Amino acid sequence: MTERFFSQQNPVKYRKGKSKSLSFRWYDPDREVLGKRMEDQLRFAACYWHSFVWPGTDPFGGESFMRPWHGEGEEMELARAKADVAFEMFRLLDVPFFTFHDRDIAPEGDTLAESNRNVREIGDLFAEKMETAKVRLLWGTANMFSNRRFMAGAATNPDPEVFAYAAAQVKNALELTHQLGGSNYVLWGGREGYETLLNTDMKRELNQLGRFLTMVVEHKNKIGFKGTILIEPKPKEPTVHQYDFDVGTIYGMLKAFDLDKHVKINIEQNHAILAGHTFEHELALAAALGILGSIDINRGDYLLGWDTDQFAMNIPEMALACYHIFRHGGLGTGGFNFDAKIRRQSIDPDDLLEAHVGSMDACARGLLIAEKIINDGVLDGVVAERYAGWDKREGRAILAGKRSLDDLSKRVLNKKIEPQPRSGKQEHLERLINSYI
Ligand code: XLS
Ligand code: NI
Ligand code: NI
Repeated sequence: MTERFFSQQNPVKYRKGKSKSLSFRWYDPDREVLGKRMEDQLRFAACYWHSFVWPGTDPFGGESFMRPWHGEGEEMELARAKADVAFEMFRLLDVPFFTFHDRDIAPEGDTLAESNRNVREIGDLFAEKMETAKVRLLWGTANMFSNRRFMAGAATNPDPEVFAYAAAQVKNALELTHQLGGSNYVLWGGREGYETLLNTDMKRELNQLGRFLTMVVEHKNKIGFKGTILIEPKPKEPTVHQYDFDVGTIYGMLKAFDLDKHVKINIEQNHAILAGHTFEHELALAAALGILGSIDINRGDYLLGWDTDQFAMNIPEMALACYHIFRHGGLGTGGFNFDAKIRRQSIDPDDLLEAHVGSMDACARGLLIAEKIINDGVLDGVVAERYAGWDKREGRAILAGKRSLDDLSKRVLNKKIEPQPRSGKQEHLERLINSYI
């Protein structure tokens, strides 16, 4: 492929005020926000799969994008052509990171050995490109859900040979992630769940999953990979029930397998919604539990009940998400990964740029709003006042285990304590937050 894929030639830049050309209005990489450059706070990543692998299919129709690398040709040649366009997009967006699955970047061979070779060959091409490119690897992962061998799960498969195959695949993907200097490694258990309980031994499957995760952590330590291992929750789809349902469920699992100090969570907006939560709920819970690792930024459609993975464009939503992410210091090794796809009708190559630029701007604007809310301490004061009793002598003694039911009963009865209800001030706070947006 010698022709240009995108019509844009130079990296998209931040431009103050309105501009007719494609530019960032809010995302200003060098601007300092909450003590760091904006680029270093948000740590944007573009993903390989939705932008370069998905051809625009949906359950009712086939390919709509007709990408050149999806046409006829020698498979590895096409994979290299795809990599050229991917790195061109990373350059044009000036994103600091990218993400991929092993199967996104190279064709699957007849044997795992051949598949692994293909993956490593493209991995070497990435390494070469990364010598001169700005982009770094936010995370790598293995696709253990597309091939039919994984239809009954990978780690949770009833057949230990499938477990072994998945382990061999993860070893290769983790080692490539390490070679490319990845900041994290992600596990998303696409088919780690069940279709029907009639054929499922749940206890076994959960134990298998725990063993698999432990093996990944052991191998990470063995090869000296310093990045973070992340699990990405999703409640269902393609399974009826996925074991990595949501943040709370994963936390319980990590505790049960003694992994809570070794694994963090990659939260996806759309998956939170599918679990019946808000994105903020999942962020706040992970932060409270100390396991907030990274985010897959996208959005669902509130009228469609599936993972539509649209580009996040809703500024008030982003502001509150950023509030929860940044009030305690941000994401560490994580980042904002655009696990997002353009719509099936967005068939122009430049639609990919428009989508990323628009969403990077929405995130940046959300961050700037969150910065003000955090710096003004708008919510902190009200929340602190609401819980003030717990910081006094009696509240502290209760939590420190120095009071029994007997003690509390005596005190309440003797002193004739009658707690007085107080306003939760919800509308007051909603009004205040709106004044920042
Ligand atoms: C699918 C997931 C997937 C993970 C990576 O719904 O979001 O894309 O992020 O395997
Ligand atoms: Ni995701
Ligand atoms: Ni998803």
